[in-house]
Amino acid sequence: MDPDWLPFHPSPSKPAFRPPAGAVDAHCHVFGPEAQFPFAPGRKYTPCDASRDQLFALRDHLGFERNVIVQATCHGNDNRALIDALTHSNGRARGVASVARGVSDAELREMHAAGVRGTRFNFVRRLVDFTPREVLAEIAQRIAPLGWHVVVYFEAQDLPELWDFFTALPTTVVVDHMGRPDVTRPLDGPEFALFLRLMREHGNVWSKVSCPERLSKSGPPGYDDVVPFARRLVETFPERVLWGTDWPHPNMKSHMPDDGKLVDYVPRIAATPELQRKLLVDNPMRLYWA
Ligand code: 0GY
Repeated sequence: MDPDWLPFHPSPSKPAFRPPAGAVDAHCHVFGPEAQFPFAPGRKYTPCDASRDQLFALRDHLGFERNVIVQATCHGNDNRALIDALTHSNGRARGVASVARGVSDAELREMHAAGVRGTRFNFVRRLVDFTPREVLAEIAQRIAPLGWHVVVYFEAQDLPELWDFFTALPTTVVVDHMGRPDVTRPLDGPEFALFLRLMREHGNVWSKVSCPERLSKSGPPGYDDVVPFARRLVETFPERVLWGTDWPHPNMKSHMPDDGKLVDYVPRIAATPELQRKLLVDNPMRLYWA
């Protein structure tokens, strides 16, 4: 593991907020274990091991029933650790894989059978090398007939340049972490307005309202500066938002969040039981288990 790597919290607190029955942690990862599932040669970071059994124990501890496991960039396009986790979840996990242009139909069908329902396109430069848009567009065409969606991860300042590509995608498009807004800028300023416009004008675009710990400048425990941004999305687009812990929190450098406290953030961004049920149960179930 990298010398400055922060391992996940060893003993997260029990959240005060009790998630509704059937709640889904819709953004989390597994790392390795490296001895069994080596990290990709071209990776940009080397994390600690974070196994499926540790993930499932956390799920139970936090009061969740299901996980959506997102392929992390440290595993590149080698989805074996992800598939292993899905096939050992008793149907309680779905996945988002990373696939290359050359993926075969048989491989896609196998992944689908294991529980994969999406592929991830990453535009964050510190995490991945550039992939030409036409390659990604071709992959999107390949996965669309399976009913999969595309998860996109990018920084807010890159949205103008990515807009045409995103809005031409033929699938549901799920944006990671609210498109990473700079939360020191005004909630009603032009940057976040552009993201709201993307969702308003394109009914196939969803957003994860996860990762306050990554976006916050005010920091834990409350991540108060991120709350208004997430709340705005949850209240404006209650049917198209998802939430996840982001365990085991890759590349956190400032601090390692207590996952129990992250769960306690949910009622601050989804204030009513109805909004909480949509965010944690109805929306992820529709997208991943329907
Ligand atoms: C996240 C965020 C990050 C990393 C990855 O796949 C990844 O490596 O997603 C990050 O470093 O911001 O969603 O987990």
